[in-house]
Amino acid sequence: MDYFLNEEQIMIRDLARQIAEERIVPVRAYLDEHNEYPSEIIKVLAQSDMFALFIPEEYGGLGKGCFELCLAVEELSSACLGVATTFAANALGTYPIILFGSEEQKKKYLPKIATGEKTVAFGLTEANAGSDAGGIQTTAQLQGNEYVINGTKQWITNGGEADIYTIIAITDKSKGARGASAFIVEKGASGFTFGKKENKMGIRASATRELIFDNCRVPKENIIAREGAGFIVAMKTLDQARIGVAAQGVGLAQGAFNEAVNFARKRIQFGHPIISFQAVQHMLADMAIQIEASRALTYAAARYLDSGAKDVSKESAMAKTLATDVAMKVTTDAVQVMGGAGYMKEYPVEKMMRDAKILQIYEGTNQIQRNVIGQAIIKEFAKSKG
Ligand code: COS
Repeated sequence: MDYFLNEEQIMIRDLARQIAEERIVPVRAYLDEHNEYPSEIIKVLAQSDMFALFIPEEYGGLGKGCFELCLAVEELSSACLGVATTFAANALGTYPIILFGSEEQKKKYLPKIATGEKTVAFGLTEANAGSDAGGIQTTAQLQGNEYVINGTKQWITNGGEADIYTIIAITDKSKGARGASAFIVEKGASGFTFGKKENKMGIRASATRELIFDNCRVPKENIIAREGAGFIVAMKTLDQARIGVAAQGVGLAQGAFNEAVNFARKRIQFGHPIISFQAVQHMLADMAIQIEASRALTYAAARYLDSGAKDVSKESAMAKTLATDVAMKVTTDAVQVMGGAGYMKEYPVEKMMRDAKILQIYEGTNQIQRNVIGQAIIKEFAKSKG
């Protein structure tokens, strides 16, 4: 399918593809097995200006849109979702500053994020607040010129590795979700520590840790937007970032599909390559249809956002749901096409199948995405039918 990429977009895609093939593929199994954070690859991505892609030009970035970021994320995901998650979570953590930060905050943080000198994480989830994001219990209280933060964030991608954290905490308990506020907390702030590194089923190259705030003090200028805006900051951030998760799904599915096709061309059974059998061809055909449909919807959602659309929650939830359900299905089918070989660690598809599962869970489960889509449908029809 031709998506009419311009020259610059082709360059971004090809550069990400080259990094994926030359730097990520050779080490992905090692990183997975050793649960190791991809520090060297992060340096390569920084040197290649990948972190600058989504940062506005006036703050040292390349000023590209969600679409260009998706092209890069897709290529990285086709090689290793753990590395792609590390990269994409950096954008997730930065969006609150880009979308809602003050001029001072943007000037202070974005240029260093653009060069990759500083990396970022986003902290919303807590032990008792996953899907029910409004139920967070971490608090931030203004005392003099500082906010004092108390509470624990759980399962935070890039936790412990990142330098900058955008987190959501309650500043007014009586107001529920409307009493939440967003803050920037830097690594090294007093009272800010990390829990142990989680041992995960997949995306094991990415680091996941708790963020522990014990009377953590941050200057009052570190609030993003204003008191009470935290829930909206988080929701608008997720609306945008979920399109990137869709791109992760597309890339991962494509990576697994490529492995399955290459294997099926070479594997001989009953005297013929198994790709000559209709049963295998039909599986591959279904995989190809689903991947292309996911890519088309993901690109459309990204371009819709980049066109200046104000509300993309339905479109991003649709793209995230389709592409990540497809990634789970396609990676599972890739293992099936490859049979016993697919189940072995010598081939990358068993890792891809393990990696795929998180896509249906993080940045809002696919059940929550369907809630978001359902609510949007109700609103649209209420508007149009009066
Ligand atoms: N954009 C702007 N505002 C939004 C919004 C969005 N995408 N989603 C919700 N809001 C607003 C609502 O309009 C509502 O505002 P009012 O209080 O002014 O009416 C407020 O936020 C609360 O929304 P809602 O009543 O829908 O919240 P619920 O408590 O029912 O929670 C959420 C539903 C949105 C939290 C849930 O659908 C969700 O997305 N959960 C997943 C969270 C997530 O992705 N976690 C992963 C963390 S990062 S890996």
